[in-house]
Amino acid sequence: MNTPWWKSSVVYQIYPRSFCDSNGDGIGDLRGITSKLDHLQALGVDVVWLSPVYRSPQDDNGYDISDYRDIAPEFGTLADFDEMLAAMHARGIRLVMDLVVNHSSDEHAWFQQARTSRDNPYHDHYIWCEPRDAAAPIGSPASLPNNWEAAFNGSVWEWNEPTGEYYLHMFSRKQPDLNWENPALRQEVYALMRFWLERGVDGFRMDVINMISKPWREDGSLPDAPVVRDGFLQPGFALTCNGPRLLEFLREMRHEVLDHHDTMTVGEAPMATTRQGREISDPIDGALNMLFQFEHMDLDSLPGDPRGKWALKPLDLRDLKRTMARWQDELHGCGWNSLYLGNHDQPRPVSRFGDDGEHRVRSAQMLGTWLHLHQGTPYVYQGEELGLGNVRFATIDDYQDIETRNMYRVATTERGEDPAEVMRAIHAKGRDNARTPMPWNDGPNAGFTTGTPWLKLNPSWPQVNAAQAVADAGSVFHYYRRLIALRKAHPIVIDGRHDLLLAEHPALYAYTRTLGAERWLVVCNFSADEQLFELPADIPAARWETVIANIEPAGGADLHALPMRPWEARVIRLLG
Ligand code: TEU
Ligand code: CA
Repeated sequence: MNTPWWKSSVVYQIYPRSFCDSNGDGIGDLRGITSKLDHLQALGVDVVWLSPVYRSPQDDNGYDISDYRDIAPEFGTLADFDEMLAAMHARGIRLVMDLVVNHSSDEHAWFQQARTSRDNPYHDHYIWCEPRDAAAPIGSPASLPNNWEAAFNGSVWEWNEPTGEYYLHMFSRKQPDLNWENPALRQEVYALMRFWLERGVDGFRMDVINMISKPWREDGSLPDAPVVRDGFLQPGFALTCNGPRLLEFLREMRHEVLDHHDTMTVGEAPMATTRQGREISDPIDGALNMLFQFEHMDLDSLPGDPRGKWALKPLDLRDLKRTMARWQDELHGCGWNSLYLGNHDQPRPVSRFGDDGEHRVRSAQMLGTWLHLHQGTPYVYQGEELGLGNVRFATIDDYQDIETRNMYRVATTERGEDPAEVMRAIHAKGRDNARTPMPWNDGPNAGFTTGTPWLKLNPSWPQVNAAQAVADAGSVFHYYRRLIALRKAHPIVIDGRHDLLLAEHPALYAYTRTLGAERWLVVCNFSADEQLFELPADIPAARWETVIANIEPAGGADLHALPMRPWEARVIRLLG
C-alpha cells in the first residue's frame, strides 16, 4: 500500500507576521518568505503550513478574515502569493493554508450586510439570538442569551442595534461565528476552498474546526455553561467543541471538496478525545487526515481551574506518557496523529518542557527526538529548529496578543489578581512567546527587518539565530535536519507500532517502534539530572547500535544499565 505523502512529510509552520520582512515596515510578508526558502530546503521540510495571510483588520493577527480570496496588503498581493507558491513547488515543498471558517471578521462583506436587517440574504450566515429578557438592560446577565465567556474575555454575545439582537462570537467581538447550520454558508466555504485549491494550494489547516457545530436545543437556544467560578460569565468553550453535527459537516466538506484534490488536511480540535481523533481521521469513514489535539498542551495547567492555561502546574512526565501513548496506540492502524509541541499559540517548547538556559541546545534536541520518533506527521514551528526560547518582557505594554492583553486587564482590574503573578503566567504561557520575530543573523534586528519590528525580538538573537545555527554542526538546526532525514530513510519511523516503556519513571521517557523484525528504542532524559536507564528484561538487546543521539554515546554501554546524562536523547536499533 503506498503511503500518502502527508504521512511521510514534515511540516514547517510559518507565522507570516514574524518570519521575514522584505519591505522595511517591520511586518513579515510573502516576499520575505520567498527569500528564505533556502532555509526550509536545507532543513529538509516537505510542507509549509502558512498562518493566515488573507485580508484582515488584524484584530487577532489574521484569524479574523474580511476577504477570503485576497491577500492582506501588509503581507503583499496575490501575485506575491503566486510567486511564493511557485518557488515552494519548484523546491518540492507543498503549501497548506490556514482555513479559518468557524468565524469571519466583522468587517467581512457578509457580516456588514448581515447586520443591517434580519431579512438580508446574508443574515443567516451568522448566529443571532434575541435577549433572554427583553425588558432587561442590554448586556446584563438577564438579557444575555446565555452565560458563556468568550476566549478573549467578556460575553460571547455582542448587541447589534439595527436588528435588535445579539450575535455570537466565541473569540473577539470582531470575530462573529459563522452559522454552519445554513447550507448556503457551507457552500460559500466550499467555494472559497476550491478557489485556493485551484490556485495550486495543497491543503488546509482548519482553525478550531471542531467548534462549527453548536449545541442547539429544540427551542433554538444555546444552553448555559456549568458554573465553575463566581460571577455570571462561565467558560463556554467545552460546550461548542465536538458538537452534534460536526462529523456530518466534515464529511460533506470531504465529499464536496477534498475528495476532488490531492490534499493534506489537519483540523485544530481543542478538547478532542481519541475517539474523535479516530472518527475524524479514519481514512474510510472520516473526513480529515489528522487533528491537532490539545491533551498534552493542557498537562501543565491546573485541571478544572477556571483560569485555564494561566493556572500553572509543573508537568508530571507520567501524564505526558499516558496521553501520548493513548493517542499513539488508539490511532495506530486506523487513524493518524499530528505531532507537535509548539505553534503560534503555545509557548516555546524548550522553555516549557526543556531547559532554555545552560542546556538549551541539548534539551531542544532531546525534545525533537522525542517528538519526531513518534508515529504521525511532525510539525516544526518557526524558530523551534533554532531552539528559540520564551521571552520575559518587563511590562504588559510590550505584549501585543489580544488574548494576553485582555486576560491581563480582566485579571488585574476585575478579579483583583496580583499583576506580578499574572505577568509570571504570561511569561510561561503567553502566545507572544512564539510570535517574536524570527532571528536570521546577528545583524540589526537579527536580519528580520530594516525597520522597527512589530513586536520586540527575543533578546537572545545575537547568540540564537539561523546563521549561527547553520554554521554550528552541533546546533539544534543540524540535529533537526538529521531527524527529518531519518523519516525519509526508515519506514519504521512512519509505520512502526509504538510501545511505551517505563510508564511510571518520573524523568526518563522510553518507547519502542516495531515494524516486522525491526525494533527501535527511543530513550529521552527529560531532566537536568543523570538517570539510569534499565531496559526491561523481556526485550532482547544482545546487539544494538545507536541511530542518532544528541550526545556522543559513551563506549561499552549496556542497555540494562545505561547512564543517561541530563537532557540526553538516544535512538537505538535493537539487533536481537
Ligand atoms: O486557536 C484556537 C484555540 O484553541 C486558541 O484559543 C488556543 O487554545 C489558545 O490561544 C491557547 O492559548 C485558533 C488559532 O490558532 C488562534 O491563533 C486564534 O486566536 C483562535 O483560533 C481564533 O481564531
Ligand atoms: Ca513587510
